[in-house]
Formats: sequence, structure tokens, C-alpha cells
Amino acid sequence: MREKNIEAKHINALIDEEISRYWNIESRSANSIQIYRALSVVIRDMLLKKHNQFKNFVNKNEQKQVYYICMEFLVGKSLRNNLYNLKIENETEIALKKYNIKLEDLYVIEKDPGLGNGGLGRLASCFMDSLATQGYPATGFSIKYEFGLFKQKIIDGWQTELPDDWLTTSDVWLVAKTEERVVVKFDGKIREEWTTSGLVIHHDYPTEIEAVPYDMFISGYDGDGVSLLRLWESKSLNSIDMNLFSQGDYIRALSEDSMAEAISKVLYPADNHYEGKILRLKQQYFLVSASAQTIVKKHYKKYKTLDNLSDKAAIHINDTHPALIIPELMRILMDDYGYSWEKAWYIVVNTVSYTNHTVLSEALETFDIDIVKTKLPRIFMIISEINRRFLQEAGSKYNDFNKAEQMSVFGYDKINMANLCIIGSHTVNGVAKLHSEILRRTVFKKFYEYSPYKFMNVTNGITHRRWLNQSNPRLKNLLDDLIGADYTKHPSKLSELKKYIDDDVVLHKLDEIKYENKKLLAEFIYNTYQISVNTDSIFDIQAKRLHEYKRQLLNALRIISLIIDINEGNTTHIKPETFIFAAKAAPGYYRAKEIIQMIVALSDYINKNPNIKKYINVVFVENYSVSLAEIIMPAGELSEQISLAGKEASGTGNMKFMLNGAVTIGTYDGANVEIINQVGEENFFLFGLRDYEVESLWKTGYSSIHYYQKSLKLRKIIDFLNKGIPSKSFESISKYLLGDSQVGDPYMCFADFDSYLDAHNKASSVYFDDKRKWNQMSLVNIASAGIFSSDRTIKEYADSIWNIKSI
Ligand code: GL4
Repeated sequence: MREKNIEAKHINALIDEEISRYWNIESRSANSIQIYRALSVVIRDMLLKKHNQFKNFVNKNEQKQVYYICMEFLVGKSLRNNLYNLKIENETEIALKKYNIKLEDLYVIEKDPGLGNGGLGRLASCFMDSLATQGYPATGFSIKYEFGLFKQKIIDGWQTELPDDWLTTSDVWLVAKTEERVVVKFDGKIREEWTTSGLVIHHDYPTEIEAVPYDMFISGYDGDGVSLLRLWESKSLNSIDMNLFSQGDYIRALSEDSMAEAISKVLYPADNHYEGKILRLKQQYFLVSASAQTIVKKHYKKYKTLDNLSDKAAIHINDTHPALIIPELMRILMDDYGYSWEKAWYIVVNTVSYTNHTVLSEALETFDIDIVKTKLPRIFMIISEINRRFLQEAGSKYNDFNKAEQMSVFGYDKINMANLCIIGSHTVNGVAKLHSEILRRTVFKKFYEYSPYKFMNVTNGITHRRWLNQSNPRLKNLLDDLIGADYTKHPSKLSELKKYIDDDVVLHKLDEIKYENKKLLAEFIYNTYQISVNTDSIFDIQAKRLHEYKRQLLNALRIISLIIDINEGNTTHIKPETFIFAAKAAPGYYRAKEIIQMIVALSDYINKNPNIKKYINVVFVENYSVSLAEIIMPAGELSEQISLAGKEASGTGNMKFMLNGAVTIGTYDGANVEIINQVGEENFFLFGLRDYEVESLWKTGYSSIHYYQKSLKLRKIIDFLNKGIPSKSFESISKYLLGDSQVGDPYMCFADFDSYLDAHNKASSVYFDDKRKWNQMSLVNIASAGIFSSDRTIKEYADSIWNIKSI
């Protein structure tokens, strides 16, 4: 079903009208930016209208809906996605002829809104697509960061961060809903008073900040569903102190303004790492308070009661970042609507569910008790009471208050946000089978023993409509021809491709498509970096955030080992290979930046050495983003998913590569485990320690020196690092690997090194000696990727956690 009766001439009329309204000119004289803006406004308004119809239907039927609260939504560009989902790309392309412009020219104008760091934020956006497509009523809530994730530029080999001003083009997708703004309150003092009607809480709030909503609509594919993403902008309420102003202190009069507005100024740029900063706490409370107030107000207006909130609203907190919605809802129910604690608690727990996205200790959020107490005194009071009651209940149940204490929300001077989330939610899930099992076995063991019924798994997914249909049109066309386009809405149908496993024509076509996609990426690389890469080499790609646990370093160590072999003339086993890296490091993460520096140095070194370049090449692609991923994924042949087992909660890049026909080289970690289950071990290059082996090696004492002494290759690598690439020494990395003041090689690159090399040797012998078999492996990967569509993921959340129905 194409968007109803839209023809090119309608689109023209609408664009012309916008152009004349905004700029008072004839559309023929409009420039491409004006056309981009006009077309985007036209599409945005179509979606707005469609969303209203969808909402009306949902309201009329009193349907339950989901509110997905997340500090990050990595939406990617909107124009192409919306045209594709509305099925009006062709009509729009025709319409644009009038202005002598192509859709592609407009797509490049749009800036990629980077309102997230990586997998967690992108997951949230894939979910919005799948919710809309399957007709589930859904609203996402987040912050309208003025600056999204920084732009990465490599200057003299070192990552430099530049501001990302996405709003200069992508603001067209936002609709300000100023009339729906709410006030969020901070600071102040609390006074309790017993009166004849019970306990009364008096509270003064010296700091009041306005939250102004901006709405973005995310179309579903081929249906009536449209998801709403509401982004909050912070505004000072008392935007100017007239007293100071009239005394001539202009700057000070405005300073409060900037304090308030700092809240939505910038996204914290660390992935899998928390910052216990006051500003971050304020951002989190700002998001949840504005969202909770909106949800409750809307509900009350419709039903005139909040007793049935959990029947009509599912509130999902994505990781612990929005954890404060639990005490905030309690506050609203009790203080604003007069509910008793018991009744309020029942409603809150039955409304809220929580997903954990990481087991890394440095990512498990805590906040200083003192900070929460001063900034959010009432919320602090409520958290304390939640904890007191919970420990009381658990202590009595166990008949052991010390045992219960192990689940306390309060540490010595910190609040443990995950514990608050588990206590205040009806369901807690991990994001891949192995991850959920690790949560139950380790991080959340005590809670699992206490309330096993709360814990479940929902394996992540990606929207194949963006990650295949839109970003890999050649593969999409082939699939449409072979198995029909049904997989677009029913991704499990991708498995029908399996029947072509022995069809040489199809295998050859897959090979050709991959080659074309590699050429596109090679062109991009050449145009951007003037580096020519060999398109007949195997494209071996690692694209993800830079983190020690993801082990880009392991990949780089192998590259060094190949360079050493080539320099020594030992080349019989070496096959043409192009290593492509794309990764941002958190600005304050020195080790990660140093690893980028090393990869860039390797790239420079190789590109100056024709003898090495004959065999291998290394490219570091700057500024990894959703848009870049859309070019990279279709070109991948070998997908590097090589985290230390037990550390990657799920991964979603692994799914994107597989869907585009790459074969994975990877550890038994995160969703890799389930990818192996789908494709079979024979279609995956598995290596490395298992998570339990990592755990026991860690317990018995991991010693990288032990591996170093046994391996000539590792010894040569360390010498190479110390000598420098070519003159810049990377001695600090060799110290890191061998242990200086700390445990050497904490992510066990050395332990997995030999097995990693073996897996690579297997991969390259299939690729270069039996291309037919490689193409078959690639086909099996594509055909098995259906289960990793976020459509499946969302259906599981809808059925077993949120209890919502699609219309
Ligand atoms: C992450 C995990 O690291 C990643 O494995 C997972 O796929 C993603 C979505 O569930 O969430 N957790 C954090 S924090 N950032 C991530 O990307």
C-alpha cells in the first residue's frame, strides 16, 4: 500500500506552496537546500497527519501504548527512510525533475542527527521503526541535544572532537509543541507536617526549568502506524532577572538562563561508561520528569483516574539512565494525585519495565548520595523509602536482614541505579541469551534468586528495512526477484533464499553485488583520503565504538604480524586483505584514542610501503555514524565481532553485516552465539575463549607474559611496537599488553591470539581457494538473518513485557 493517491504532481504542488510561503519565490528558482527543506516539511506534515489519525484510532479504542524512555536515539537521516516507508520514493523522484534535481542530491544535504553514542541509541531507533510498521502505538522520549555526538576528525593521527550542529538542516523534521511544555523542578527544601488529614509535604523549589517538546514522526512501512519521538528542550523559566537587568548587569541577568539551558546542550559522549556528574543527573531527571508528567496528565485527562495506568501504559526504561522515572512517578501519584504509598507502588511497578544493556562495571551507573539529596530532595526521600520497604520485605522473607542488605539501592556513599530499576520494575531483560544468562548468574544474581519471575531475555534486532532494503538496493532487488518482496514485512521469509544454495547463477550474482558495493566504499575512501584499496582483496571490517573490550587491538596485532611476515619475505600464506576500521573513542578515553592513533599509523606506514601495500592495506574511516554505516555494511565481507567473551551484551553491527552477506569472524559472545545457532558453525569463523573460561582464567590469575614467552610472533610484535611505526614508538601499548603497574593485557588479546590467527587462515583459504563456498556461506548468512529483525524483537517485547496489541 503506497501512501494514498500521492502522485508526483501533488508532491510538486505541495513543494511549490512551501517554497512560496517560506521564501516568497518561484520554485524554479529555489536552490537545493530550499527544495530539501520544502520537501521535508511536506513529508513531515504528511506524517503528522497520519500520526493524528493513528492516535485517534488508538484513543477511541482505549488501547494500551508503550512509552520508550531513552537518553539516546540515533535516528539517522529521515528523508530517505520516510519516503521509502511511505512508498513514494519514485513519485518524489519524478516530481523533483521539475526542479532539475535528484533525490540523491537532497539526501546528502541532510545532517545525520547523532543523538546517541552507538548500539544502545541505534537500537532505540530501530525499535521506533518496527513499532510503527507493526502498528503498535508508541512514543519515544528523549532529549533534544543541541549538539549530538561529536564529529571525529583525525589530526596528526590523533582523534579530535568537533561539535555536531545537526539542527542546521535536520530541524525541519521537528514540530515544536510549545503549548505542551511542562516544568521540571530542582533543588529546594522539604518540610514534613502532620495534620488531621495525614502527612503533608511542603516543598519549595528554587530552580524551575521548562521542558519544551519537539516532536519527530517516524513512519512505519506500508501501513497506518507512525511512531512519535518527543525530544525535550530545556528552557529557563525565569529567563531574565529583571532586577539585575535594570541594574545594568546584563550578563549576570542572563546567566541563569544558560544554566538551565545547559541541560539539553550536549549529549554525553561516552558509550558503556557512566559519568556521575551533576549535569548528567540533571539531564536524566529532566527527561523522566517531563515525560512522566506528560504520560500521567494525558492518562488522567482521558480516564479521570490513574488506577488503571498500568492497563493503558507500558513505560520502558532503556538501561538505567531513566531510572529516576520510578521515584518520579511515585512522587506524582502521591504528591499531586493523593495516592497512598501502597497503591502508588502497585501502579508504578506494574507500569515500568527495564532493559539492561551492559555488564561492564564501569558502565553500571551510580550517583553520589549527596548530589541526589541536594539536587532532588523529594526524589531522594522516595528512593530511601522504596529501599527501606524493599529491604524490610526481603529481610523478613529471608529471615536474614544482612542477606537482604546485599540488594540495597544504597552503597556506602552511592546510589546504585540498577538495583533501583530492578526493584521498581515488573520485568527485567537482557539483550541476548548469553547476556541474560550472565545477568542471572553474576551481576543480578541476588535479585534473580529473590524474584526469578522478573527476569527474561529479549534478543536485540535491527530494522532490515533501513539496513538492507534502503542501504543495499542491489541486494534488495535480487531478493525481490528471487523470493518476492514479502520479507520486507515478514523478515523470516528471508529464509526462502536458502533454496538457491546450489544455484551458481544466484551465487555469482551475490558475488557481483558485493563487488559493486565494495567499489562504492573504495570510491568513498579514495575521494575522502586519496587511499586506493584493492577491490579484489577481502574487505575485513571492524566498525563500532572503540573500546578495549571490543578488541580493535587484537585486530591491529594481527595486522602487525602480517607486516612483519611481509617485511621478512615470508609471504606464501598472505592473501590480499583490506582492513577497514571505523570507530569513535570517548573524548576522555586515552587508551582508546591511543589505539586509534596506532591504527592510523599502521595505515600511513602501509600506504608509504608499496611492498606491503601489494598484499594488505589499512584504512581508518573517520566519523563513524549511521550514514557511514549505511555505506560500510553492504561492502563488508568479513565482519569482525571479536570482543572478549562475556563482555559484549549483544552487538547489533554483527546483525547488520550478516544481513548484508558478510561472514563473521567472532568470539562466542553476545548475539554472536545466536548467529552461530542460526547459520551453523560451518558458516561462521569462531575462535577464542568462552565466557566461563575467561572468568576462570581471571580468577586463577591471567598472565599475558606466559603467552608472550611461548609465542615468537607475539615477541616480534612487541619488538615492532617498541621500535615504532615507523618512528612513533608505541611502547606504552606494549607495556599495557605485558603489564607494567597493572595486570597486562586485561582483555586477553594474547590468550586468543593464536586461535584468532587460525580462524583468519580458515577464512582466507575459503575466500581465495573456494569462492563458491564463500558465496554459499554468504547466502546462508543473509537467509538466516530474518530472526534478527527488530520486528521480531518488538513482537516479543509487545507480547511478553508490555502486553500491547497492534492495530
Ligand atoms: C550496548 C551494548 O554494549 C551492545 O552490546 C548492545 O548491542 C547495545 C544494545 O543493546 O547496548 N550497551 C551500551 S551501554 N552501549 C551499547 O551499545
